[in-house]
Amino acid sequence: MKKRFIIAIIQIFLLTTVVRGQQENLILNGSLEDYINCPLAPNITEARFWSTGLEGNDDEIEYFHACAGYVPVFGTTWIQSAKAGEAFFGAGNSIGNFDTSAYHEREFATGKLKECLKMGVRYKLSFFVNPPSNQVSAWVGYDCFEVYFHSNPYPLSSQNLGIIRRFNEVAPRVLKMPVDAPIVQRGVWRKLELEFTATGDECYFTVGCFNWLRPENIDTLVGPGATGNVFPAVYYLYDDFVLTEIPDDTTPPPAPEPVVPNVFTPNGDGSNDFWVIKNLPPGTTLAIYNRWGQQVYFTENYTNDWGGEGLPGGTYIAELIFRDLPPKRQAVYLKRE
Ligand SMILES: [Ca+2]
Repeated sequence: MKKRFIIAIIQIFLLTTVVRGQQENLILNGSLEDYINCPLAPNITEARFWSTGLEGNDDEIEYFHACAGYVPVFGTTWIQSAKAGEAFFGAGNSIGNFDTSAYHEREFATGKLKECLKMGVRYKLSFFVNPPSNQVSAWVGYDCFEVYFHSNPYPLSSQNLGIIRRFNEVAPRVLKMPVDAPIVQRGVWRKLELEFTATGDECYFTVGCFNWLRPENIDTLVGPGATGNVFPAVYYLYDDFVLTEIPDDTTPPPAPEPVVPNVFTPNGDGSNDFWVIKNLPPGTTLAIYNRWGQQVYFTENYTNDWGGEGLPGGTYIAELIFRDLPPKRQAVYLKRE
């Protein structure tokens, strides 16, 4: 019995390990490696399954791949390693009042899921961000890394204040990646990760900062080494998006062991008149033999209703064959007086 128990524990452990190891990434081209054309002019539309989150603004997000030698942006030269593989994308946002700022950039990247998420199921999302290792003079970091899951490829129609309002409307469904402080350390990929429960209509997701109407919700920090006038904008590289289903660990509790009594008293007094097995599993076969080995009772689905009908008092042998437990053979004393 002990050995069986230990083997069962090992089997459960192996099974759990295998299941956990097999969780597939539900984000198509999550590491941005797969491209349609080598992005000589950086453009997210060259990354398979990716697009800008703003319809009609397909040139807003830069896409970098080693095949093009990581074409730099903003006229600067910087060398940047991908977090995973050889490709990543970069997206910027301007900070400050949208109406008065000279920098109206609102950049969002939209990715596609391999399959729409299942309602009520828990998922884990992670990706990496990184201020480029050699940016233009003075940049600001922020903590606003958000993800909006949606059912259609373009959640946003154009880049204007109306869009920001629409973002605000969908804001309750936007997930904010937990970040302890604005990210300003350049050249170091930071992993962002959260778990959430799907509502069931998530087939695409859009990454960006949706919080511009509520700047009090955004923490900013001027990056180290910034010189001159601080450019009121942020720019981050993104890579290695992984979305996996979280395995349901709630395995059903083991069924309680059947308790097989060795005596019963079918004398018609209404007490203990039937041979009752506590925790009797359904579909249990019962055979009763007398002392000479003759079968005196048999059923393929015992329901605790054997009362020893027509049999004299004495000792009998009960043979129980369970569906999922080892068979059991034991003596049962039928007491008549
Ligand atoms: Ca990559």
